Amino acid sequence: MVVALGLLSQAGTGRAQAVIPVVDQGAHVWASQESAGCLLGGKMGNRWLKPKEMAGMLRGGETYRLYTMTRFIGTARGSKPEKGERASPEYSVKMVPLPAGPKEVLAIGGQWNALPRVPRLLSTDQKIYQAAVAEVLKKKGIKNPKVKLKQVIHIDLDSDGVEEVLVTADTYGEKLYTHLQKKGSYSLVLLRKVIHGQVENLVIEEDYFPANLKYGVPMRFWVGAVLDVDGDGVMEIVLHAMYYEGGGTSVHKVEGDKVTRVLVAGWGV
Ligand SMILES: [Ca+2]
Ligand SMILES: [Ca+2]
Repeated sequence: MVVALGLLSQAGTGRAQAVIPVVDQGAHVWASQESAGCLLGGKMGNRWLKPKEMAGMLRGGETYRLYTMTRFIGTARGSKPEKGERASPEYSVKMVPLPAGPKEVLAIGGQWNALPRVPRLLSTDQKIYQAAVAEVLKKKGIKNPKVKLKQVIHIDLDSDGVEEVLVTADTYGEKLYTHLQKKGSYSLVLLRKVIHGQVENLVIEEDYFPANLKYGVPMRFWVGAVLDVDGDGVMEIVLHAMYYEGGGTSVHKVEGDKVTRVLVAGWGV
């Protein structure tokens, strides 16, 4: 996955205008070419932009900084966004050079360090988080929930010295076909955060099968990266989603007990 944040220089002024195109270039993106990533949108000033608006501002040749979950891996140049066809993303951007190896990469065009604090990937065998997920599932009407944690990530999003925790839980099968999922299956991503001295569990994305079914087909969510996408010092959460014939990526901003999806794009049938 590549989330791309660009700094477009304004001709003649020598000053950079902060623009944040976000491109997902993960192995799960459906695009006509392997090197094409999904433009998620961007940010200009205080305003988050949808893919179409962002695409109109990119001429190609912008420099992006590429990140995995835990590392800065180098820079690349992005192409002018191309309008996608059929199941491809609405707009795709190609990165040159394309990083080999990591399956999930985020490209940020800004010149700041988008990884000011590095997420710690911890063991999923922890009762405290299993209990937290079980509590959420019970509230959703899943009796005797089977808790299967996939990710436990510690990261201080807002640099206040207290770590936040991201927990991903998922019981969907490897193939996300509707008829292979069992009743009570689910996928969800929780943010555990201390708010006014209390630990709160905030659900960022969720999908349940077959009760409370949202999309009609199972949708798997997971954390792809945690990065300061817009350079304000506070880290955003990048989530991936996948269903049996498509997927998407979204960026979420956290303020107090509020989680807001600020960018999103998808692809598929
Ligand atoms: Ca914190
Ligand atoms: Ca930020």
